[in-house]
Amino acid sequence: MIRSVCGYCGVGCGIEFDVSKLIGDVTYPINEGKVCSKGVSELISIQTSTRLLRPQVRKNIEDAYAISSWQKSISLIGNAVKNTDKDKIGFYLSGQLLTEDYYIANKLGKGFIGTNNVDTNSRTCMSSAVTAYKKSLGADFVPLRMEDIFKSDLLILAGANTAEAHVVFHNQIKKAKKSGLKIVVIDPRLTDTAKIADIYLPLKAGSDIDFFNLISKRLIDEDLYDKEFVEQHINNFELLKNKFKRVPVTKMLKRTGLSSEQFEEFWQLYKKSKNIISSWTMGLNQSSQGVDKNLALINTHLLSGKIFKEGNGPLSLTGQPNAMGGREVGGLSTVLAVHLGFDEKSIKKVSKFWNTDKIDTKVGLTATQMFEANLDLLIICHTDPVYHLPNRHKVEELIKKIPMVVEINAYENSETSKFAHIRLPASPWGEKEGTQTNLDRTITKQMKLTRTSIDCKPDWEIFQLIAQELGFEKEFCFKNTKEIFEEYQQMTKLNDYMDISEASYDALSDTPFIWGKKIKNFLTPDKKGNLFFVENKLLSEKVSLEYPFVLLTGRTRDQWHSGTKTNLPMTLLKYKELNFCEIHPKDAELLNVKEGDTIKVTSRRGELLTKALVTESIREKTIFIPISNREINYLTNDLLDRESLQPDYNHSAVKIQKIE
Ligand SMILES: Nc1nc2c(c(=O)[nH]1)N[C@H]1C(S)=C(S)[C@@H](COP(=O)(O)OP(=O)(O)OC[C@H]3O[C@@H](n4cnc5c(=O)[nH]c(N)nc54)[C@H](O)[C@@H]3O)O[C@H]1N2
Ligand SMILES: Nc1nc2c(c(=O)[nH]1)N[C@H]1C(S)=C(S)[C@@H](COP(=O)(O)OP(=O)(O)OC[C@H]3O[C@@H](n4cnc5c(=O)[nH]c(N)nc54)[C@H](O)[C@@H]3O)O[C@H]1N2
Ligand code: SF4
Ligand SMILES: [Mo]
Repeated sequence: MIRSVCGYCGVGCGIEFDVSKLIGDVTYPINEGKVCSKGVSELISIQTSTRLLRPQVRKNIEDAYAISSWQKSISLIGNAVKNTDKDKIGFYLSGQLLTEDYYIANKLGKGFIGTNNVDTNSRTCMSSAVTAYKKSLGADFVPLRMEDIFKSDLLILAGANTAEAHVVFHNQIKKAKKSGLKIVVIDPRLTDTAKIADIYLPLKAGSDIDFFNLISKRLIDEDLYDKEFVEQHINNFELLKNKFKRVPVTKMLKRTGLSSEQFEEFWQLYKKSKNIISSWTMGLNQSSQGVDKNLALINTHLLSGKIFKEGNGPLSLTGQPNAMGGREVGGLSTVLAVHLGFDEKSIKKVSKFWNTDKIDTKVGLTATQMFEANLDLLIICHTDPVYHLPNRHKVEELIKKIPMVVEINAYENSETSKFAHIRLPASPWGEKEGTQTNLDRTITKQMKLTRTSIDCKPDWEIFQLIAQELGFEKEFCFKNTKEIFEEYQQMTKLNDYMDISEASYDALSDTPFIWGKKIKNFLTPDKKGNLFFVENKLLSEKVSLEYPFVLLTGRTRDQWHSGTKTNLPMTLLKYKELNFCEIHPKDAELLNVKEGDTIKVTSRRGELLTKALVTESIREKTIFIPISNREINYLTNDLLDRESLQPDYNHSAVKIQKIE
């Protein structure tokens, strides 16, 4: 029996592999033996015929790929690096990479090639939360753990559909509910998560800042904030208090689309709850005001003092299995390594640790910026930006201009592969080993369960081959993931609060390591939390007479994003219909659309065909299309949050036509 961990979502369930089948690990505290349909079918995805098994190369994207050798492919990449300016090189990584993969790619890019253009798809996912945590708490630090729900009285889920996106955590929520936890769900859709709520608030998309500001205002006005805590531990209270004197309460409530009765019912529950956790995911992060939405939510915890105490706090639910590990290593272009930035002192520390003088002082390009920067070489690993970035027609035009696109993928049917020149076959989950950090700082180890397919290599090894080709043999001579993890452990000592040197690589699959367990205070220089006054500036794309609907996009339980690992012929039969668009019966009636009708959804940027699913679960004038529809981003707008540069995927204006 081998103990490993699921490689899909940020919950990070323990899994046991026995002879040839996978089951949940009953001794693992997070999932207590439970796994969802994705976790249990990890092995099926390794066996699909769409695996990428050989390096492939072509000169032009119109040509067919020809099978190549590792040596030839790596030498082509090495030459491209040598023959271009370092600022013209980009690495596009993924929150699904293991910590060791991330470490090698980051060390190579930022440390030795000398470009900080190393970013990750976490930009599209968690960067609003990262920025807000840093601003308010002083570091990208999740100040509580999932198990806290068992010590809490109220869980607020805002823009998070745990029933489909964090399935096993959702089971735990249901269990906690049985012992008294109250649940409030805030979402424009009556999701499966909303169905278990004590109070469901069908808020209008994009109005979360108004909602959380209303809470903060009431805490202050009714003298319910924690005075002692605020006085001792919080900055900017007077400023916030003064600003809140003048906010237009009625207008704010109106913007949320909620009635005052709905808000009052919620407020009564909120007021009497001693311990409160607020959780959020893409409904807040993916917005042109994603950071401000996060700050508005965190403000409520700073005011009420419900933070750094059991059963309390702002719990961001990270999506990907190792988005946290990536953030810790330094996978975002706005971070150098181990949560250190590009200030002189940090660069000095990191340069000394890596023994390099190549680190650039300027912040790197972010995910979307890399496409706009006329790069000469873009290396994309474990993610599919042509599929996942907003305004896809524009992305396709931009990627076509990059002379060399390298894609490292374990499967051959990504959308990005249509635009790559070189593709390199990676070993997927089950064929490799390494560590990941789940959404609440638990470091675990994925184990190798089966032999590596011929010609596939773990992602870290591919980056190491490129490093060696460039002459950095001495700095990149790791024999296995254990050696990489141990170097990374030493590096975490450069940043006091991040030190994970106590963890033992060998023990990790039996005993997960939780970092930052002792942190019970703010990590700002003055050790105080920061309040920020934020307002709903209505920056998302506006609906109009021509485009009257707001398009929401999101997950379905059994599919993983583009579906290379889950949308497989052998598993399809069991799963629900994927080609659907939720629309309210009143809107459907006006358009003469019936359940199952083919409809064309058009935005200012593109269109797609799908089938109507007529349901009262969605607000009027709002529609929902799942992201497993690979064409989704032809529709979405490319507005970004100005600080986090995370896209506003959730709020595009669209129109609908029935196709006869
Ligand atoms: N099955 C499955 N699970 C996954 C994934 C997957 O692909 N498949 N992906 C993983 C990843 S990477 C991520 S990031 C997470 C995402 O996890 P979630 O964010 O929980 O998943 P989404 O379906 O994107 O849900 C976002 C919810 O926000 C709501 N929403 C949209 N706009 C607003 C708004 O303005 N305000 C509020 N309050 N709500 C709004 C939507 O209706 C939707 O229900 O899931 C992870 N888990
Ligand atoms: N409209 C809209 N767009 C969105 C979102 C949304 O909610 N709405 N969500 C955004 C978010 S939160 C996210 S996280 C992104 C996700 O978007 P992506 O990261 O593009 O989605 P995936 O399908 O998970 O892509 C992972 C890729 O890695 C490959 N792969 C699998 N295993 C391995 C391996 O071991 N090694 C390597 N090298 N490759 C491997 C898979 O085949 C797949 O091509 O989408 C973003 N885009
Ligand atoms: S809940 Fe997440 S980590 Fe757990 S089995 Fe499902 S996909 Fe895997
Ligand atoms: Mo994500």
